[in-house]
Amino acid sequence: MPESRSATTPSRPLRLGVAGPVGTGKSTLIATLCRRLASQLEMAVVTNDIYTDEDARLLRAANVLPVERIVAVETGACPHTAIRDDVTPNLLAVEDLEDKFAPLDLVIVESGGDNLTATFSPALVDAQIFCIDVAGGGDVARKGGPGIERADLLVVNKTDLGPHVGVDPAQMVADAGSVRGGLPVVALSQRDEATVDELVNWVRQTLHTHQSGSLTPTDPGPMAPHSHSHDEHGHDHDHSHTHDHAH
Ligand SMILES: Nc1nc2c(ncn2[C@@H]2O[C@H](COP(=O)(O)OP(=O)(O)O)[C@@H](O)[C@H]2O)c(=O)[nH]1
Ligand SMILES: [Mg+2]
Repeated sequence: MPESRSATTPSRPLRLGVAGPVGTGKSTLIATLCRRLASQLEMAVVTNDIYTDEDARLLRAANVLPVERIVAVETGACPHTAIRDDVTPNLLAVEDLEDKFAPLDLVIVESGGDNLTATFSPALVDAQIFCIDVAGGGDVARKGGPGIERADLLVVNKTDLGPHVGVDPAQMVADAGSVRGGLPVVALSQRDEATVDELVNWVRQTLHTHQSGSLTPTDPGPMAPHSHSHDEHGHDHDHSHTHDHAH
């Protein structure tokens, strides 16, 4: 294990996780954050994919950060394992970037997001965004799960698509609010700059809280009880992805 600096040392950058199912817009959201913040903050990004570096390549192509500040961790296993159970490769990647480009203000970690219940361990990130989208269905927010209920910020993304997929984004946000007990929700669309402002403001505020030493990383909790990696006796199982969210 690498010797990790304390998760509460405020002198190091804020480590921000972005999780959520494939296609909900995580890489796009990260590119937008880089575009909006990289002129004021020193930033770097770590992406997680199982066998490819596609997310990293997408972000490099977006030309929002110097390419060497975007690194891919090829997990070789389910990304949900790499962001929660065995975070070592990710921690190494984050710490390497922090050393190479010191002093950084913000390191964003994207999870490969194979699963609706994958969340980051607080050993890896200080705060986390969970991202769902209206195209995934209006009932997703209401059904809950650890990320939806307890991530530091829930993004209900692609609200511009609402009319096209028969989903009312406002209702989805209201449903999310009711399972989150007051934790923040941002309705986001890349086509609506005001919603991007809201996202950017949340990140700035979270960074400020971190820098003042008063951010306490919280754990949204593990995956659903039928977790793929261990049964209740701690035995390893083959991974399968027949389940997509908590029961
Ligand atoms: N209509 C719409 N499409 C979006 C928005 N954000 C992202 N997308 C599209 O959603 C698709 C998946 O985005 P991506 O960021 O790769 O998702 P990821 O798999 O979660 O990283 C891409 O085609 C994006 O252009 C949005 O706000 N509105
Ligand atoms: Mg992506």
